[in-house]
Amino acid sequence: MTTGYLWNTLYGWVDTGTGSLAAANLAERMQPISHHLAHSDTKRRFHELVSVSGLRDNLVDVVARPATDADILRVHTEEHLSIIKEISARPTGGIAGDGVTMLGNGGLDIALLSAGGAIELVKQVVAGELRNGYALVNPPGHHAPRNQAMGFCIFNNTSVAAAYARNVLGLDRVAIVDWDVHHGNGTQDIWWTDPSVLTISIHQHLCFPANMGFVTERGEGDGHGYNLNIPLPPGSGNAAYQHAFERVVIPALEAYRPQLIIVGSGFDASILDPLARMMVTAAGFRKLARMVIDCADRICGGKIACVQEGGYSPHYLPFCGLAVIEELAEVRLLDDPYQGFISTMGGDTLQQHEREWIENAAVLVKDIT
Ligand code: 6DK
Ligand code: ZN
Repeated sequence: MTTGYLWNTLYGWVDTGTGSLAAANLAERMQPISHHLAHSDTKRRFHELVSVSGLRDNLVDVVARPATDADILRVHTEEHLSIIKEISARPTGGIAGDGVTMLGNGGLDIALLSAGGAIELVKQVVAGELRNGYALVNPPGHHAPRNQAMGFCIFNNTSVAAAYARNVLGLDRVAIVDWDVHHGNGTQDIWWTDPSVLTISIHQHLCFPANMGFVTERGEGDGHGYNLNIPLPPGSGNAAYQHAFERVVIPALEAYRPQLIIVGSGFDASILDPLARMMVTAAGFRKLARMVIDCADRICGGKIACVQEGGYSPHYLPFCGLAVIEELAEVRLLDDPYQGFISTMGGDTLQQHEREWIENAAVLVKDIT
């Protein structure tokens, strides 16, 4: 059985503007810099490593198609879609949603192609044409709630794909596992009252957004218990993440028995990421992928669709991502060239306070049926 792989040249053309994080601001003496912290070159470098490593000999290309308005409107409001259309039509684009989410001229087309890429992969995995796959899409999606763009995200790609799986492909239960280091607030918002999509976010506590992602946020109404937040303290590394998967993520998936697992795959929990303070290595991400793959083999015929979220180390993200795709395809081609250097930084033991934070989430798994 095969592993799908999806990339589109336009994903490398997402316009993040100038300036290190927000737009360069001369009044604050922020000197313009060619590479925004979220510059899409980081993801293009991942794609190029997938290509030059030879890994694509073991993968089947999946071709992205733009999501339709109807696809977007399953999870977003008309107002949100029309504002994005309007900003995208401006000659120089503009700021969408919150203050940090740039949308370049024509950015609507790339955002639709990103959401549509997630749909296309899910469609082929659910149909059994692929065992699993990786959609290296951009812009990311997990911060976008129903009614706005936020945190570099225009449309919530994993949710658009989950809604497609539910409404068009007829699945009854889908799980979204979000290992991006930031909280998947948009995904949580979209499925808040809906038990047919289990949403799990493991993230650095309060890294972004500033006021969400608490373990106490569990969904409401019929959806109560079907949103699971696993906030971790800064400094968490491979051991903490692996323990959180063993104690919470995997037991939650086993209890829920989804027919499809969508992974929101960000690599900004990596030890070299500039936007967060976690310590996961390529080997750590490989292990997380392996645990989800083994779980999917037990509960849903191995059906996993990984969809790219964030990750901001142009040096290291490509190797973290490669490790995950290698694991999906069950091949080993390249070693992590940074491993020797990173192993001198320490931090790969489970700390007592990390264990306690994880237990606070583990006790909630019993309510998932
Ligand atoms: N903070 C993501 O990786 C996006 O999750 C992360 C977005 C982080 C934005 C951080 C930020 C501010 C700015 C101004 C004032 C307060 C805080 F969506 C993904 F790409 F996946 O702007
Ligand atoms: Zn992130």
